[in-house]
Amino acid sequence: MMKNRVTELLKTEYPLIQGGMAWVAEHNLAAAVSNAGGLGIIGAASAPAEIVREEIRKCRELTDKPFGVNIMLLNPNADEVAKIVVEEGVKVVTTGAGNPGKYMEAWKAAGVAVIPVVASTAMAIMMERAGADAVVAEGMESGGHIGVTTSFALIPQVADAVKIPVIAAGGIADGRGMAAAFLLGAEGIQMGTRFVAAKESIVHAAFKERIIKAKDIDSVVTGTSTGHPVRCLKNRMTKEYLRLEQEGADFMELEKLTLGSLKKAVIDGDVVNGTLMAGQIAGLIKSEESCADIVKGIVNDAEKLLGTSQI
Ligand code: TUI
Repeated sequence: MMKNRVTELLKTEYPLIQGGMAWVAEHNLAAAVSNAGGLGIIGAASAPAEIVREEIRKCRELTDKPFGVNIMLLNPNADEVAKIVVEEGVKVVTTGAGNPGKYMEAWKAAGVAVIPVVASTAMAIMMERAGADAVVAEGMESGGHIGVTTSFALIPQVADAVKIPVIAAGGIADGRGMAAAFLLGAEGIQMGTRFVAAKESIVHAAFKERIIKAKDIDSVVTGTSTGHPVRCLKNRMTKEYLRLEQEGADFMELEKLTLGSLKKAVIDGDVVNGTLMAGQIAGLIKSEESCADIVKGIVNDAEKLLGTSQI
């Protein structure tokens, strides 16, 4: 059941990917998602390349299932990480926050499945032409760095614009969301926020509690003025950030407020000054569950809603 072009590409049981979240998507979470039948992802984020190599090796000790690596293209180490995934025999790469065109040839030659995360039809078409095997179409409901289009509008437009499979992301945290994404033309889903609050997630308990207690309107977008819009849960940091932005503060002044602030939230549990990256769907998440329960629950519910013949 649930076999389609995405499971064929990823060599997973289910067409469900975990987002490559900075600080959050480390080897324990990635292995747990892969062991649950999805595709776990190690988020290289801004980590030094050799740390990414270690994370890949640690993940391999915890699972014999496939997993992937996400390369965040604003990372100054991206070139080096791009080589390491090939050296370590990683079979799936997702990319975020930019255009991975320059790496495509080397990855394809090494048999890596390349899945860029895109926030527009133009980027999806460009990636298909460059040889991408699938795209993740990510709506602005997502946490972290986002585009401007909602999932409801983006997914069907990307699905019509390209022939390669589309994996939907942004605002999905249950079986209804997965089923809806499939009806909009997606053949897989990527989830981030739900996995931030998972049992196997190393995220500090105070951050998980903010997600579990979050309401629908509890996120804001900072950084629109700097060209790096980031969705996160409201706190003292976002209040101060948005105030400074409104006053026309320059990039450096705003940077001071967020330097190291994601680590503060994820590792130290500083929910006051940290950046609590999370999607709008946080309000739907009510408890901390294991990745196995999350994945099986979502897939079962989606199958019931869609009727197994559709997937
Ligand atoms: O990349 C993400 N989400 C992220 S990356 C991140 S780390 C970060 N922290 C602070 C500021 C900036 C980054 C936290 N969350 N999602 C995938 C994604 N990719 N969303 C939007 C895009 C995107 C944006 C522009 C993809 C391509 C793109 O193209 C730009 C171009 O080169 O034309």
